Amino acid sequence: MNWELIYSHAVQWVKEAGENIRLSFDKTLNIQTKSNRNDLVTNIDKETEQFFIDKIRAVYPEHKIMGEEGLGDQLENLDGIVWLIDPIDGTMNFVHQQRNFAISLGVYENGVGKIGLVYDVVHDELYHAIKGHGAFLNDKKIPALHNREVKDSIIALNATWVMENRSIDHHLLIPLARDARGTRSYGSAALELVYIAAGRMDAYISLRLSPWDVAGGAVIVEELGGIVTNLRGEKLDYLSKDSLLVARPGLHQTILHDYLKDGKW
Ligand code: 2AM
Ligand code: CA
Repeated sequence: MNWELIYSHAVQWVKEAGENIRLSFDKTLNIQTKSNRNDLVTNIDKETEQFFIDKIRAVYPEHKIMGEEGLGDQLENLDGIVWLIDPIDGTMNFVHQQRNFAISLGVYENGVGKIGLVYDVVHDELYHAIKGHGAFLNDKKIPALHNREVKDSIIALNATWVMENRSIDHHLLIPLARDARGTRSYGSAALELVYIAAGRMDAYISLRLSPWDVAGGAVIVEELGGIVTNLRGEKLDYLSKDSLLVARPGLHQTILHDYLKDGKW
């Protein structure tokens, strides 16, 4: 498989899609809701996903596509080469803030991440990696990740989850939030993943994400030695929704063992 070629196409298409999104800021958005009134989708989410599908189908008709807006294939497995696409990750931010959103794209072979791209459209920052060839922010190589103690760490988590009981006993998250140097929440899983890759934050916890939210950023984080699992410490299957714990090596083990009771809750 010529991963370099697939990668160069992916970079080209992501940049082009980003330019189209930037141009859309001057136009009126068509905003709709999906599962609830805070689950937003716009015409730009759909147009961007369709843009990728048209490009991929034209050059790689044998590849499969899993996109957030459902315009790609309905997949029951990740056999072969699959593109996992979130045309706009952080749609609420896109609509309300016109920043803090990203295009996220992962290319997987038989369920293994080979290419990861996360494009912060507004800041023109492209985070990218081919498995085994290093990770980059634009042209700059990102250094490998090393352990950091919780007390020296910035941990990304959503404040409402610390207060409410959802899929995890929320009492588990309170000591972690208290012991960390600080907490943050940006509202885009893809960006939160690459912020860990770039060393701007140290761990990220989410209770429920979809494969396309995580697929691109996970390749980048793992290329740098970061660990990506669900909150029970299990690998993700990239076919179903799951929780997420992403962190520097060492710190991931500490959070899982000392705070999340090795998933025994
Ligand atoms: P989205 O903007 O592509 O929907 C916000 O905390 C993060 O969670 C974003 O990455 C957002 O992706 C994702 N997200 C929001 N609602 C979600 C849901 N119901 N299921 C899975 N992921 C969701
Ligand atoms: Ca999205």
